[in-house]
Amino acid sequence: MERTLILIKPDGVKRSLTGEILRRIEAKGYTFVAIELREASRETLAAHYAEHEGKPFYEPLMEFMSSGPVLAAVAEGQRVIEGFRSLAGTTEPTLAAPGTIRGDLGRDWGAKVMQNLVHGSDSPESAEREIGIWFPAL
Ligand code: IDP
Ligand code: MG
Repeated sequence: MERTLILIKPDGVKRSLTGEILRRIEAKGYTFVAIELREASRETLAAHYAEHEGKPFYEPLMEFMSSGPVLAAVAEGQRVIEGFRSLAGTTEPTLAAPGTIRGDLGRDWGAKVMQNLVHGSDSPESAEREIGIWFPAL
């Protein structure tokens, strides 16, 4: 069975949307293997976002992700990697389709980095790598 790494970013935790977001994932029929609320260390975030190092939004992204607790989770299900990306919607929350997490609950707040509520692994290789970073015991 496929697994993916999901993060509810600090904006989602601050806005008390963790329940609503987890509800959508469960309602879709995926199951949770692990869920933990935690403050991400700089090392964890640097490993997680290594592919974005050097991009203009990298430092704002690291700051944003350090601005409060994140809820890290591993969800499991048939094609959950693609399935969660579809539930989440496209990266830019203003343009994400209604019906998606980002489309229904997110928008542009004028920040230097897109505050788009959630992260989801984008491929089986990313999922394996990211689950290893956040939940090394799994
Ligand atoms: P994804 O989260 O949809 O996979 P990525 O391209 O992997 O999108 O980017 C990681 C995160 O960095 C995004 O979720 C968003 O928070 C932020 N981000 C990506 N591109 C931009 C940008 O052009 N400006 C500001 N923030 C961005
Ligand atoms: Mg990504």
